Amino acid sequence: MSVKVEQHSDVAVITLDRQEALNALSFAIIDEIERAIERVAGMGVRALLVTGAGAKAFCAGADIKELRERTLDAQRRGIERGQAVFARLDTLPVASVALINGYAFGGGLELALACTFRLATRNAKMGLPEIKLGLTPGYGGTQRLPRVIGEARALEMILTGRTVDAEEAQRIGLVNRLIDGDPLEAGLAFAREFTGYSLPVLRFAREAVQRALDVPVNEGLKLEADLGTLAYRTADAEEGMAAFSEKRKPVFRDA
Ligand code: CO8
Repeated sequence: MSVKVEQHSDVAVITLDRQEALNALSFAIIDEIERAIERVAGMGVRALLVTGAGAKAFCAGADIKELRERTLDAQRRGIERGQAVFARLDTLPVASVALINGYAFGGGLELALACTFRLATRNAKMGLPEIKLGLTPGYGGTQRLPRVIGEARALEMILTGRTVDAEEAQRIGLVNRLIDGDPLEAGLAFAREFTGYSLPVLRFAREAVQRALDVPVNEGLKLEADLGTLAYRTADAEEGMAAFSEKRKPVFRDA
């Protein structure tokens, strides 16, 4: 198995482990990632971390050796399959955090972009270098990168294929934070910043923000009103506001 699933208290960790190819995404690994995400969906955890084994790479992208001499139909199906597997992260009940611990290129960066958050080690290097292979990004990069860093910067990264280092990635908003020390520990500490809140309410907030760039502002505001009303109806909202008034810590029950 090249994709491992572990649990660290209430946080699941998916690790791509194909170090001899810098954790590159063979089609078999895409299948394994899908199974891993489905497993996580049923684990009852409160967050998901996604990372790469070893100190060198998060993931060097699609397996270039597998991509050659395919029919156009096979290529299109492969693209759609990868897109669908990564998009499953959007509908997971919990937020996901990519721990970019080295190279994240092509499909590897696209996997990180499909996660809710991205943290990177200081030696991380990121890019969408498909153009250098005569290709374009196919696992969501052309759609998610502009949403994360804006159109002009996304076009620059995609048309030049250039590599962005960790500090630049943080400056342009490609990663949320840089990691010093052990990536897993940093990821678990980051997850703890939100795992104590109400899961249904976290989900409402995540859904409202995810849709923000997909719909016209009026529709987005309606969605915010709908989800905001649903959040208000939860017992956790009642508890949160009561705890504030009573000057105590709230005890959320995901209800
Ligand atoms: N695919 C297959 N094998 C890879 C890949 C990859 N993407 N990346 C690295 N490897 C292999 C190398 O071939 C090498 O294996 P071997 O020892 O057998 O030759 C081993 O991993 C180690 O790699 P390097 O020796 O190259 O390590 P370096 O430290 O010198 O370089 C780099 C590291 C800079 C990351 C370099 O390996 C590299 O440039 N890799 C390719 C990065 C890239 O172009 N990624 C984009 C791929 S295309 C893509 O992701 C499209 C997504 C949508 C596809 C849709 C499909 C249907």
